[in-house]
Amino acid sequence: MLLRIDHVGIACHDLEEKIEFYESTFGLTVVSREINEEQGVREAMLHVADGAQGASYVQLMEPLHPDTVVGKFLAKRGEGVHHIGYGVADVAKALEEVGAKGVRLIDERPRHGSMGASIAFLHPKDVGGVLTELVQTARH
Ligand code: V0V
Ligand code: CO
Repeated sequence: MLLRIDHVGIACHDLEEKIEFYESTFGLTVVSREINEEQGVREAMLHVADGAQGASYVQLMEPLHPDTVVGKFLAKRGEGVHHIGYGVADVAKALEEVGAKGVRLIDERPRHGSMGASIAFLHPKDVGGVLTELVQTARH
């Protein structure tokens, strides 16, 4: 079901500062910047590598307001890894399969994600404390 690691989602207070850090320290390149009102984030995707099943990224996220999921995460835990996004071929099918195994779905249906992807989250409490995102990339 999981094709690759699509991205590692990292929560930060200052998006521009963290982009600059990842660019200057690791030589990564920003390939997309978006504001996702539904998810309450301003985010950037930095390309890490290409693989047979597609690319992988670091997703840097800054909350749009304190009262958002990432805003609350920062207040509670501080900056750091927030979620792992795995590439899947069909996010709706993957949700159905994982849900049937008893894992709580945060999203019953796919939502709009970065770079036109369809995304859905699984509850961290049912995935060993890891907030898990399923990502179906947009067709080109
Ligand atoms: C909370 N918990 C986490 C967690 N956030 N555990 C691991 N990783 C995280 N990121 C734990 C927390 O410690 C609590 O455990 C429990 O879950 C309930 O947390 P809470 O602080 O009361 O927070 P909730 O329940 O209000 O919200 C948590 C959930 C929320 C996971 C439900 O973050 C959510 O709906 N996330 C999905 C949407 C999202 O993350 N969007 C931003 C990325 P204890 O203390 O009870 O043991 S958007 C994105 O990635 C995009 C657009 C993209 O990739 O394209
Ligand atoms: Co993500």
